[in-house]
Amino acid sequence: MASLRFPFSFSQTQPPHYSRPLSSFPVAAAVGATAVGATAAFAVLTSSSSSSSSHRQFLESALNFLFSSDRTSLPAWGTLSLADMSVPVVESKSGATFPSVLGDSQKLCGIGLRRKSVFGLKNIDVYAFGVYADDNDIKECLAGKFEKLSALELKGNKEFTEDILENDISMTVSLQIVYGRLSISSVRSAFEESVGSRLQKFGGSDNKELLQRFTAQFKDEIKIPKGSVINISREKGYVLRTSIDGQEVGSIQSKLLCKSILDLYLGEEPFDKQAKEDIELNLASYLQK
Ligand code: DAO
Ligand code: DAO
Repeated sequence: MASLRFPFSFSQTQPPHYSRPLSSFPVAAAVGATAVGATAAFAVLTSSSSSSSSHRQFLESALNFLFSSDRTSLPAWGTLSLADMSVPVVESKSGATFPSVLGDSQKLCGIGLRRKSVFGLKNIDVYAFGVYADDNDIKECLAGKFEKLSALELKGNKEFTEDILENDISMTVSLQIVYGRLSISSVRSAFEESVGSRLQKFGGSDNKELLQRFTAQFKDEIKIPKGSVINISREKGYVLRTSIDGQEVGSIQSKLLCKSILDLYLGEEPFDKQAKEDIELNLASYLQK
């Protein structure tokens, strides 16, 4: 049943649970979102004192959604004003929680899990991630070019994804460490493999120095136990800034590095395919709003 496969639940004290959205997106998500809208509308209606305008907006769109006959124009999960409500979202496989808005302006577009195969024997869950983007930046950079296309047409549109990777749009990938025995040396070698291969793909072979500058930020003494939160942001002017548990560890200005990091989550071989689809659809929906 749709509601079981899409187990959001809203309440004032507990964050909603977000597991993977449905794979056959437009139709199935619309059905799933009906359940979400219903649950959310109920939770908001029954919470006595919350009458902020964002809650009203949310309620309005949930109700419009529920009673609309035109379900095809309904928003994707992330656009059901979750961000407007500032309700945290839980990645259900790991239990990691992500705020729906980061800073003042970056909205959650999708969440996923980074897994790694060890010696081809088993997969370990390394970290859960949430990808955030500034919707105003997206509009400013891309609305002119893509305004004629609907969000569903834009999802999976290679040019759109490429433009998200290339443009000066503020975005953050927030990683929450799930694996309890992560050492800095294994992190470094994983970067060399994942980020290194992208640097090579997009920039040619001469990028060892850039990768070294990036990994040199992560000193041996840094500890990243389970639950640590690492935020990697592309800021204006293609500055890639990294912080661990709110402490800045460094920044590097490089368009190529920004693109290579975002490609891990949005590129042709993403860590989590379902997350990529959600992220694309939500990014696309920000153009329409
Ligand atoms: O040797 O215990 C092990 C397995 C370690 C896998 C490490 C994967 C690291 C992935 C990058 C993490 C970035 C924070
Ligand atoms: O998952 O393979 C991967 C690479 C993730 C790249 C993100 C960089 C985060 C920096 C973490 C520093 C930890 C000391």
